[in-house]
Amino acid sequence: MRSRAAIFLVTSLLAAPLEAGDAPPVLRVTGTIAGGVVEFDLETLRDLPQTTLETSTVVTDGRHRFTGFLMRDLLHKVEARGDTVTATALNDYVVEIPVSDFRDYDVIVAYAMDGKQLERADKGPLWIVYPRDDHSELQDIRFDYRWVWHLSGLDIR
Ligand SMILES: Nc1nc2c(c(=O)[nH]1)N[C@H]1C(S)=C(S)[C@@H](COP(=O)(O)O)O[C@H]1N2
Ligand SMILES: [Mo]
Repeated sequence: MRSRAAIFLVTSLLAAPLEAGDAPPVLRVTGTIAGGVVEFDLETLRDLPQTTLETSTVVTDGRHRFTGFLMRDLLHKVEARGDTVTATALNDYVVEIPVSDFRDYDVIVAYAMDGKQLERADKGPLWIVYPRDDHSELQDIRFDYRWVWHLSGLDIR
């Protein structure tokens, strides 16, 4: 954990990213965006219009109420241009997501579940959540892959 933090700090310094906030960054956005690199802390992400979404998931029992922001609002904020978002996670999970998902569906990046902040132990601090219960086509393994928990990076191309 310590060496990962150190490596992160070094790469941060080398890339000299724009810092959106003073608290520790939780999400690094790169690619074809304004400024090239933006790091967000949780406080800054909470300033995005808040959205809630109630849905079941493939990894929890029953329905839960997720709170976060719309992925398309974040992409708009960083002036993203491109068709594909590569999402990475703290556990080195990587998946490509077509940007069209975020136009077609109210996909959120959640930081709370049932009113409680998502901790690392429960898929946090950030989790991509699809409105699965509202669209039968989303109840598919192709979309399950895109529910990135421990989300830490988005690269738009
Ligand atoms: N960070 C992270 N997110 C992830 C994964 C993962 O390994 N790490 N697995 C994906 C896959 S393949 C699926 S089906 C769903 C549920 O994964 P789980 O059954 O391993 O919890 O989460 C997706 N999100
Ligand atoms: Mo999976």
